[in-house]
Amino acid sequence: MDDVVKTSTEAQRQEFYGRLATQNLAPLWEVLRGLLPSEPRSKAVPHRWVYDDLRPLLLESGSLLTAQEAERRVLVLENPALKGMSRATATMYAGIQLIMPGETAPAHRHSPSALRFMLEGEGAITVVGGERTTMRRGDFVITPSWAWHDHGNEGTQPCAWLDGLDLPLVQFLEASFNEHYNDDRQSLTRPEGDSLARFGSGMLPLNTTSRYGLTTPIFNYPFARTRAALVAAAAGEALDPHEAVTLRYANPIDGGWTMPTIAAWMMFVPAGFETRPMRSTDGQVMALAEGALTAHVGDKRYDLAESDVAVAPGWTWRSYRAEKDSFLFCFSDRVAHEKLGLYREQRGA
Ligand code: 1HN
Repeated sequence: MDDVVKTSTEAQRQEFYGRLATQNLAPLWEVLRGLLPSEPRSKAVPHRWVYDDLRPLLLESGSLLTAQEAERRVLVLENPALKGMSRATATMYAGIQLIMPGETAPAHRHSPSALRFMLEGEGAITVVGGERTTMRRGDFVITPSWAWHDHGNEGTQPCAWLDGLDLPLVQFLEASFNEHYNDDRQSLTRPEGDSLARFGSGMLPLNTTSRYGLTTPIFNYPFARTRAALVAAAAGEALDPHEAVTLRYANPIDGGWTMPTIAAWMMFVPAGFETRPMRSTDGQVMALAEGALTAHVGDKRYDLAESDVAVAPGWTWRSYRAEKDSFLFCFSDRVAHEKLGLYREQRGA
């Protein structure tokens, strides 16, 4: 039977592939290995942005153009391996947004979901669906998919925050829509604090219907509450060897993640504690809210100061050591991995 299959020469194969290509056909056997690696190899690489290094450039952008002109005055955090693609990880966009006193970032809405993690300044506000919230350092703020949102700065100092969006994921799915509001600012239809009171007090309205579909109706998770919860939880039982004390931001309606595509959580690593290495399929963006923390990501070591941002690509080993009590904010595409049945993690010794 050996003589049935005659191995062709490379030249014969290339000539065959050429004829296939004219019919929009291609030989799978030439690409199969690349399509099916034995485990994920992220195109993104570990990286860290030092806030004190980018801050002067951010402020320089503030004198170069207005928030109005820019629509959103943001320095995109580009993964060094994904230049020009507006990506921090394979699926997540990240940037640092600046808004100067008195400025407005005009109202618009889009199908990608967005989060803000407040870094600097007092008096920053955002309006989501007719309700405003004041954004204080460490607050985790959400802009649900397709919700109108505009930002302002009512203080006297520049305000800056980390933006996270599922933009690359939504672009991949070719489901990106965008619309401008008919005015710079939305009119306010609810008092400040309404959403947090109704949905974020361990209570819910009778006949709960979510205001934002698959997204949590709470759109500001204040750092003061998050921090207090983490500190109390750390005193309550032994620390997890891999996660120290980690609490995720939750949608009170169903207990799930806060957004349909982006998972977010905060890790508290007490001074002197060192986590054991772990890795997971989701690609993570992290920002240090408070403290001083050494992050090992792949073969990189980052000594993170407050407001520094780092990336741990999917399936890359990571571990942390806290020099001071440290609070690390993280977001990733984990929720999408989980819903699609693709999430995996591995805990090292
Ligand atoms: C956006 O709408 C905001 O609303 C920030 O503040 C960054 C990056 C890409 C696309 C839309 C915002 C964004 C964005």
